[in-house]
Amino acid sequence: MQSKSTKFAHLADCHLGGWRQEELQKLNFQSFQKAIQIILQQNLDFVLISGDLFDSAYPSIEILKESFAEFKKLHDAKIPVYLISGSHDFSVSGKTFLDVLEKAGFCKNVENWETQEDGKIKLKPTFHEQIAIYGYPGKKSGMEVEDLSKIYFDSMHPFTILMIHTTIRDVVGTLPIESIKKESLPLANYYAMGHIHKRFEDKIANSRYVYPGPTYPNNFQELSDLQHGSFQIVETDGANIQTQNIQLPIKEVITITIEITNALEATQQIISHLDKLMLRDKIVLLKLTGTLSQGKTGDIKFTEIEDFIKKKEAFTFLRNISSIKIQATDFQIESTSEDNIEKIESQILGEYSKQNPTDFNKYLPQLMSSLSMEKNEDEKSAVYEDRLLTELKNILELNEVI
Ligand SMILES: [Mn+2]
Repeated sequence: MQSKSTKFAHLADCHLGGWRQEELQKLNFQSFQKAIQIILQQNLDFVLISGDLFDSAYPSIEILKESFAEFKKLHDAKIPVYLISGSHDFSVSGKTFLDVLEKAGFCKNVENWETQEDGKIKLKPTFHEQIAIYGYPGKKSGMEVEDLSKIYFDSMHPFTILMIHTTIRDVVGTLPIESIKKESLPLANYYAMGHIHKRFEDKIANSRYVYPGPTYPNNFQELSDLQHGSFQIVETDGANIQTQNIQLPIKEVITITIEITNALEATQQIISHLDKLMLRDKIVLLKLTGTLSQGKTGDIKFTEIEDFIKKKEAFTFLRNISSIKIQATDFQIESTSEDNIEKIESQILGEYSKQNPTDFNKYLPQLMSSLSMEKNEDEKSAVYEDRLLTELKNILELNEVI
């Protein structure tokens, strides 16, 4: 057993360089900086990063520059960083900027294993004094899940940490993603996990299973659910483990949910609702719900709403209209004299759905309305593309969790 107590930080899912919107990309980085600042102030013994440090395998020069500056601070303070790659910073070629960071001496990638003849995967430890740290990387689309059922360690240590970037069954909920049973993992004292953007902690006997949450939320839903980022501080004397989730509040988030039924009157309805609220310097999340009996989502004047929110000096504005339902209309195939475009569309869709009955058909009306969403004047293509993709993902209920 170690005689002295060890204190370390566990971060995951920093997604540096994430967010298309510049102001949110900046907040994301500032939140990471805040975590590093706390680690330095508390003079922790080491830092774990459980995957998705960067949002992509090839981050921008600007993000790399800023990130290296943060890692240099830890290096100068002699606080080592141990990490694994995640689904986002994973690259099939095996080459990522994590290697550059490692070559510079700023971190140690602890992914180290040997595949045995029987197909089992023997992990090899990296040591921080007497603490053994094992790691297995996350891959795209949960490709590592099968591998994880084959991993093992061949020695016992006074204190063992296993770093993985994978979802365990306890936190998967109804999400359509691959997961593993935590009981099937080799025995460790601390499971430093990442991938699912939630805060989660469980204790079984002497083992702790922790998802610290992302260092900053990564999309609309996460901003609404988590408000801000977080990480974990863990203290152990070898026998006992104490963990604490450190919150990183950085900018206030306000989620406004408004039910609408008439898209033609919705713009005014939304503006008068917003008028009563204090939005100054807040991240404004506007979520629209309801079933439209008049008009379509395209009738809502979002540029007007956005201008209004800007006048109220909000920090930034994001909207989500994926919960809006369009009232199902009865149609008759024989009424071909119809000259209203929407009605013709809905007739064709109805006819198509009858001939090709699948669960997917329910998305068709919303997809049609979403795909007709226009690019705003002087909106950058990338921003428009992002807006459109987010909306499509929402409609298809593909909420980003990775
Ligand atoms: Mn992630």
